Amino acid sequence: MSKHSIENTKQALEAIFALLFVMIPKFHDGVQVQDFVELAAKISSDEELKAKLLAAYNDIELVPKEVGDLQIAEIVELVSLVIQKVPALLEALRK
Ligand SMILES: [Ca+2]
Repeated sequence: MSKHSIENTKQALEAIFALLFVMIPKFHDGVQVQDFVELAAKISSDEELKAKLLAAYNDIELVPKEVGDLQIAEIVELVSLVIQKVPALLEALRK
């Protein structure tokens, strides 16, 4: 059995994808300072996104322990989490 769960790793991945989905559309016309101003505004006005980012940030030091202790079943779980995000990510990149 694994000593550590992968909850914090999953939380970190969810936060990274949440950020990507906000940022990708803003970067389509190039990366401008305005994009980061809008990103900061979006984070401060979106409670769900803010909670996701804060939770990931607060527990980020637990991620290396979890990753260092990954079991096959956990790897499968993480990979499937990422795969689930791919269609939406490709859609965002295409727009
Ligand atoms: Ca832009």
